[in-house]
Amino acid sequence: MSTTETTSTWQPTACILCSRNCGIEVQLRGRAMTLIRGDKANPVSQGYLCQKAQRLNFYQNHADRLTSPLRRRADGTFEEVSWETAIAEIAARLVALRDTFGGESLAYFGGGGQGNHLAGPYGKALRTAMHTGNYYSALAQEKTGGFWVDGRLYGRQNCHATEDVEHADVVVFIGTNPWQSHGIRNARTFLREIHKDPQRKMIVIDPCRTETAALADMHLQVRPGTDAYLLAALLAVIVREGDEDQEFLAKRTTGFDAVRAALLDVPVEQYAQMAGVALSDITQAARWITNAQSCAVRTDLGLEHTLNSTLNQYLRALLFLLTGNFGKAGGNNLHTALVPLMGHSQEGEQQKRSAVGGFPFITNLLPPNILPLEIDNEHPQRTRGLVVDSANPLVSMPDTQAYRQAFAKLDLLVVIDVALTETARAAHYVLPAASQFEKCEATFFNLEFPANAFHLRRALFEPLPGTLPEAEIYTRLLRAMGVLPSDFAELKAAARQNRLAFAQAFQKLLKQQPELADYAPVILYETLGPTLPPGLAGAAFLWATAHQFAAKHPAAVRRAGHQGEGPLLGEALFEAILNSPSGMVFSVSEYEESFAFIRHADKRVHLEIPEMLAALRALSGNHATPSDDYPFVLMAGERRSYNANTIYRDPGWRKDDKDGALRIHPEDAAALGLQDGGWARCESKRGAVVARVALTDVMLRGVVALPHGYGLAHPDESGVRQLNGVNINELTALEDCDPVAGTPWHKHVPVRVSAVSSTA
Ligand SMILES: Nc1nc2c(c(=O)[nH]1)N[C@H]1C(S)=C(S)[C@@H](COP(=O)(O)OP(=O)(O)OC[C@H]3O[C@@H](n4cnc5c(=O)[nH]c(N)nc54)[C@H](O)[C@@H]3O)O[C@H]1N2
Ligand SMILES: Nc1nc2c(c(=O)[nH]1)N[C@H]1C(S)=C(S)[C@@H](COP(=O)(O)OP(=O)(O)OC[C@H]3O[C@@H](n4cnc5c(=O)[nH]c(N)nc54)[C@H](O)[C@@H]3O)O[C@H]1N2
Ligand code: SF4
Ligand SMILES: [Mo]
Repeated sequence: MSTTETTSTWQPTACILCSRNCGIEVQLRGRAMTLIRGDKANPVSQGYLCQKAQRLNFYQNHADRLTSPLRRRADGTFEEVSWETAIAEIAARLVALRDTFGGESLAYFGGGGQGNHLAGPYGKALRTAMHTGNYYSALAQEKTGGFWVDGRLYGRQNCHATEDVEHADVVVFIGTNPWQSHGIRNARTFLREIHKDPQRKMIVIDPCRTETAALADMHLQVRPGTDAYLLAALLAVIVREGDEDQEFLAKRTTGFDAVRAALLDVPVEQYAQMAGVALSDITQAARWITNAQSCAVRTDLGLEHTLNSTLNQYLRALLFLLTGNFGKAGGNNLHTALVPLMGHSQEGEQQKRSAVGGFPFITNLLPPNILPLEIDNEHPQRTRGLVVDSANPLVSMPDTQAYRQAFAKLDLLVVIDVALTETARAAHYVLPAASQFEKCEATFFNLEFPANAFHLRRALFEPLPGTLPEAEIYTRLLRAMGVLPSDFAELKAAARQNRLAFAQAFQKLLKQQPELADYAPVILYETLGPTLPPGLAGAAFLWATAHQFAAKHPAAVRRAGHQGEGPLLGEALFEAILNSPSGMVFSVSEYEESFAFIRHADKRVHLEIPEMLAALRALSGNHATPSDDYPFVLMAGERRSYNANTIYRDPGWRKDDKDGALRIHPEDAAALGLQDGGWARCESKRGAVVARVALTDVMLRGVVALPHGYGLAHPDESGVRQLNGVNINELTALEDCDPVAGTPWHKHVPVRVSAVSSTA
């Protein structure tokens, strides 16, 4: 397309800035996205979008887009190399490390941000070729504690209970601000509606009076880091009054007696006080919840990125389970997944652990908090080679200093990204990916119930010259590593014939060589891919996915409107995925199926988790209070109107909060001599930053907040890199994390704050 040509048609795709992936329609001029609006045809978002999506051209076009593979020279600068050279050299070095030190010496980080998950299965194939299971991702710095709990409750760590807020009489939001972060469908519309509805209630548990809290019927302004106390007190009030759902507990669960005994020991008044919430409010909240027809509980980072992270998530699950709000409309429900976002790690004797520190895997993932420790040591099995795809750990993961130091010790760091990020600048090789609007893409955030949707997006543009889609990058790497035994000529011929012939040939191949199953995404890309509509080759693995899903959940697929018997249902599902550029519903479940999705043989929820009950009993007295040295609690990583992880690198996209201000209560500011719009130094045990100050009484006294996603260096008009705002992970420390899941305590960083006259 020429640079001046304007398309007057609206083209469907999706916003890539958060897990909602709202459907959008875009008008283009040349390679620019000029107009953006919500796509009414998207079955989930139905035309909704928020202010962040309007600026997507800042992601698509900016000064740091990569256009050539880069290789680091001895002096630290980069030289451009051809794709052939980069792939051959990286493959040779990966194979050499693998064969010299074993697959354990290699690791993989990333595998998809907020909009791009199609590379995930290819990344898995690469890990197979690297002979490693070492897989780190952002998911393992937020959700793995909850997944571990789910594993015990429901039998598998990938049994995920989503919240049916739209049908709930009472909605409880704990540690989440959906007005800004979304996380639920069409959040602002939903929040306005429930706010106006006198029949329904919203309870928000958050130390800040967030936009969401301001719309709530009840705001429990919990002291940071004390949710475990608050939730324990809330649950204790429910069981003390005998208000648990006894019929549900008897019929659907095991282990309630042990839970009840632990809850009856909770010193309710003391815990309410520690949480800073009036007992009368807790009792009122308990009544609202137990008297409601239905109650859905939604939580996020405020509960995960803080003290007692895994215990918090156990208690939040008990809240909907003890009150019988599971497996029903308006409650929490287990759901289907077309491409599961996470796996399951066995516990007990088969527990897999990291090579150096022995940290257990959860959902086949390791937490980013341990990665620098796995690299930076003299252990024979230390991590020596790392492939990073679509993540920027040198900014977004805890303890930037420790990360920087550890990455400098790697024998090989390969980064696959669209932009020359902080992490890319530390790499030995950088591979430029086509952007999410230059290839087909999808996310695996399909967490809806009862109707669950999937959106395979088509490319809006040709790949930027010099870039390649990940499917092609991984396929070339695997070919160069020599792990693919042939060119699959027979399969290619069968694919050209028809899908049925292909299915037979593919099954025959996997029967003869079952070890190739791990490389299936790449094989399908090479063989079936070329027969798919133009631009969709990277989605070829979804053919196998669709067949597997339809075979497992035929009734749910039919309820979603797809027809056919046996393999024809799988074909129909795959065709619908390919031919729904605005997204499609792939399954419709019935509420009762939540119980069928439980993986324990007895199909009951196993409420008793001994480690968690022990943690609950050990709670009293372990609450870290601010010290004289560091009297403030910093919430390091707030979602605001103008941050979106590190996806937008060009600060020009921000309409306000351009420096990412430190938010502080006016009385705290006055005591410190801080001015609105002035500057403050914020110092933790790990480091110090200087940030812009914003006064607001939505903050509790003694608590300050900084947004994440700042501290990126971007070239200005003359090409000089300028730092925009502060990188909050200069303040965080590896060791400050949950003992079970390794998830960081970002919302609870002890700091001291002082006035300074400028950023200097
Ligand atoms: N202190 C603190 N730290 C935090 C947080 C916090 O609240 N506080 N939040 C945490 C959370 S919840 C998360 S999810 C993480 C997010 O942190 P990361 O996992 O690092 O993810 P992103 O910031 O989304 O970065 C995505 C990267 O993908 C690249 N990218 C975009 N499109 C493509 C593509 O098509 N292909 C490829 N290969 N790359 C692409 C972008 O350029 C960017 O470098 O940050 C975490 N870090
Ligand atoms: N605008 C915007 N939206 C985003 C993103 C973004 O970067 N920008 N990132 C996306 C990603 S990757 C994620 S994971 C989600 C995260 O979404 P959220 O978790 O909703 O976002 P946060 O603002 O990090 O934290 C939520 C709330 O936790 C509260 N909180 C802090 N400490 C505590 C505590 O001790 N207890 C309780 N109960 N609450 C506490 C904070 O005051 C805050 O209001 O957002 C997604 N959406
Ligand atoms: S809620 Fe906003 S940021 Fe999230 S996908 Fe929708 S438009 Fe994008
Ligand atoms: Mo996240």
